Amino acid sequence: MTSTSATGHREGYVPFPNDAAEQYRSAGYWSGRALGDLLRDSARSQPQRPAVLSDAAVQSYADLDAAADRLARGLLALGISPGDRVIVQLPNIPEFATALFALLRAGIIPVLTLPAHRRAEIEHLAALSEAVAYLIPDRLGDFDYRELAATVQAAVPSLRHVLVAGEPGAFTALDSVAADEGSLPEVDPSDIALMLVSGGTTGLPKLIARTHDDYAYNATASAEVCGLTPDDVYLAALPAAHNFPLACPGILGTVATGGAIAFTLDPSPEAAFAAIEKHAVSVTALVPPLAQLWSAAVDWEDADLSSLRLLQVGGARLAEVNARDVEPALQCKLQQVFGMAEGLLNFTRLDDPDELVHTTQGRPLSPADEIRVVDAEGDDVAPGEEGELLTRGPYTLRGYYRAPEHNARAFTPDGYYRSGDLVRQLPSGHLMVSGRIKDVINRGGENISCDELEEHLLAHPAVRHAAAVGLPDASLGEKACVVLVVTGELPTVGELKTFLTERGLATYKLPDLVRQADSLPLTAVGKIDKKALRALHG
Ligand code: OOB
Repeated sequence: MTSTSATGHREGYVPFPNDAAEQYRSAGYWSGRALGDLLRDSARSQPQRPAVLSDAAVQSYADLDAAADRLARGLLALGISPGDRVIVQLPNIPEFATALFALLRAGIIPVLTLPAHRRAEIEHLAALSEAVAYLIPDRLGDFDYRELAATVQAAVPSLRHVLVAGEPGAFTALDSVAADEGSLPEVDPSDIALMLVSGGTTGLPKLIARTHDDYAYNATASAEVCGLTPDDVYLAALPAAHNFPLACPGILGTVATGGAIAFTLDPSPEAAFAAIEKHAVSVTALVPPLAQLWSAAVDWEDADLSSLRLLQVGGARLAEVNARDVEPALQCKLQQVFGMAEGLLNFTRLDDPDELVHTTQGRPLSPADEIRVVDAEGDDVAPGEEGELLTRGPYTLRGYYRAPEHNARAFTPDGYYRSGDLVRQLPSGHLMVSGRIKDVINRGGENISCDELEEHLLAHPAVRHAAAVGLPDASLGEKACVVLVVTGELPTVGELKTFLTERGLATYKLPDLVRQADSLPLTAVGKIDKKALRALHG
């Protein structure tokens, strides 16, 4: 174990201030447990219960626990040290869980990238984190990750190892790494456990270092809000490396509770419904476009979904019309989740009245989450008014990793994270997300909130998906373009204007252009990709 790398990883990390950390510990939010121990505890209390369900086999808690230990020892034996960073780009396969827990137990820091990331993102993240290893699948569909790894390795000199789940080609097979001998380090719970990639829509992705203490709380408190029990089966349908399916409560919350995890590589109704039926899945999480698709698909898919008790939807705003469809279609409880890799999570509660579940994005997870809603000058708005959400708390970062200049803008001097999200807070504490500060169309000096316009468009009977974008215009600066996926005829601009005016929308918010698309471009986790949309339709 080289002590230089064990401390080197802290360079560029912004820790919680001591007084805040003390308070989170003494109030019991931080339990002092390392993430690897969440699995250890469940494996001790219920070794024979299923941990990971797959088509091939059922892996018990004892099996997963032992496999994680073996791989942890093997990774250390390769010369990867505690504190070193490793790029993990594994898809939703059982090896994801083994590799994750192995890295956590070895004190090696996984940098959790998504399968959809490509050279630009991976090279940037590998260089920024000075990663020493890169974990990939052999291939996924048409894409060969070994070719990507060769390119990335040539560009990033710190990358000593490429480990492959599957056929290794010129690299090392992940399953050849496991070792039966060797000791595991003592992991400091206040240390960095893993790094998430920011979902930011501008610029290159940033790294979010999460500690064992803060992330364990994130996962276990989320599990409690969702009423998880050892009888629950969680389906990872969104990419497992994303915060939502990973820890809200996701994989980590399920393991902490002693439930079982199933994975699907394909979140389409056809594949995911089959997984739900086969593994008796009770809980899963989706982004809104998928939730909408699943709600519609019950009409043509005939899988038995009766095991499903809770569908979490988040990542982007779920329009009220779509929220109302979920429960009758899928016959399970809907939970809206408004979260961010940076930390703060909001959930509608299982006993919230329908109205709140359909129209809000939930309220903060923790009593220690501090929320401010501020105007452009940074002053608190009146209760119930719209403003930017600022937050700090026991599981919200105090700064991006190795990004001092950006941090100076993204945080207030007293440590609040500026989310860029526009919200209103109800007296109950529930938040209604009304858009992003930057997701507005500036039409001749008047601001149109894209979210608001999209919500109205979705109420049109022919509109299945809608996205509004600003396109450059010589006289207005920007004009409002709406891109629609429709069933049947595309409404004309005139028809849309009449429809929206009848719904009471102000004239300046009416679209100038309407475009048709077969589908909308999506980001790596499946949210509508506005940047790509502007490029396509601009
Ligand atoms: C989740 O995390 P990220 O980091 O991919 O994206 C965070 C951003 C938020 O700042 C917000 O702009 C948007 O995504 N967002 C929502 C939302 N949930 C996230 N906007 C409206 N309504 C929602 N329900 O997306 C994420 C992380 C953990 C749990 C759930 C989602």
